[in-house]
Amino acid sequence: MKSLDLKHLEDIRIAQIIDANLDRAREGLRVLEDWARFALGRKDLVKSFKNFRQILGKHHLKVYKESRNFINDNCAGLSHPEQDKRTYASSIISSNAARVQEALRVIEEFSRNHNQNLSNISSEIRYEIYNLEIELLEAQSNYSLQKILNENDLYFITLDNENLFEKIKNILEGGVKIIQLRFKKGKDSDNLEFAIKVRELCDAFGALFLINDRVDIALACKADGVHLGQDDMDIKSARNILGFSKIIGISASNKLDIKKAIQEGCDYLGIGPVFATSTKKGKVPLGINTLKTLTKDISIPWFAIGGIKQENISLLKENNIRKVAIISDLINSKNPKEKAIMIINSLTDEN
Ligand code: TZP
Ligand code: MG
Repeated sequence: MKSLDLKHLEDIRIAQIIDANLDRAREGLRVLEDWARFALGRKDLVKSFKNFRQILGKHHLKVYKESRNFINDNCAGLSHPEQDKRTYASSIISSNAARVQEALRVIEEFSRNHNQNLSNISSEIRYEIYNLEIELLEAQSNYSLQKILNENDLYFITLDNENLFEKIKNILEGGVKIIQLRFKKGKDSDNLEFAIKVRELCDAFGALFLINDRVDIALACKADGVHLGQDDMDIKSARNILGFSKIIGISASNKLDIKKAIQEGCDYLGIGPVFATSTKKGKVPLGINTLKTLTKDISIPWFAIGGIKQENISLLKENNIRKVAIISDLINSKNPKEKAIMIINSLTDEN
């Protein structure tokens, strides 16, 4: 295989194309890497992008760089109107992934006759980028769901109950943006049918919709994710099934379980019971002080749960506990919409 010789015009052109495209690919990779790092905190993705940048850097030979001195590029600086439209992160991700893929394809073609190794590497990385792009976009949709978790302090969990659909609707009308459907009875087929209806309802209100316990039903009804207890499916298996676009919430009531759930990549935690509650009998309440100790270093959203009612929200707030998950106080209320409004008000209230 003959190496490039910058005394020949065609070789200069080929070297210049490879030089420009190595830069282009590495720049695009850096954009993807920074999003994975700063916005998504995904170390696994950061590692892959960094690795690809370094491999391409090592193959950025002197002969390619030197070719820059030979020919003026009359087309430099041309832009496309589509470039101005890249306002949203997902379109920035897609356009930069495409930029990397295109650049790698060009390198693959133009290096084939003089640098087979670079040509093969470019082809391999290009295929990897197709998969990583999907992972980034999936994580991106998880990011917008996480925003709902971050920005809303009242989380409603259902219970098998009369007129449940109507009550969920009322609670959504009251402004609740996080709903978890929790069924402990009934046939799967009936529960799924109901879940699909609640999914549509939550869509109409722009609310996050989660399923308790059942990863399969969450997938089947296109929920935004699942909420799992300590005896349910482990996070890694749930993540494998659901992918990175979905939310996984975990119930935990001790330091070890909290640490493990965070390490394994859960998106939020439900921690309790804070107070005694007839909804979950047989669990010793943590009390406010233990809850505060357990949660002092948590950096993902977490919701206090168990026996929380409108009346004890001010006590929670005095202790800097601002996110709560509630079942009975909402579902047993004569007017769930009003109740939701009042609880949201007391949570947001400055006092
Ligand atoms: N997990 C810990 S306490 C609890 C769950 C599901 C029940 C919360 O229900 P309530 O009626 O708001 O006390
Ligand atoms: Mg469970």
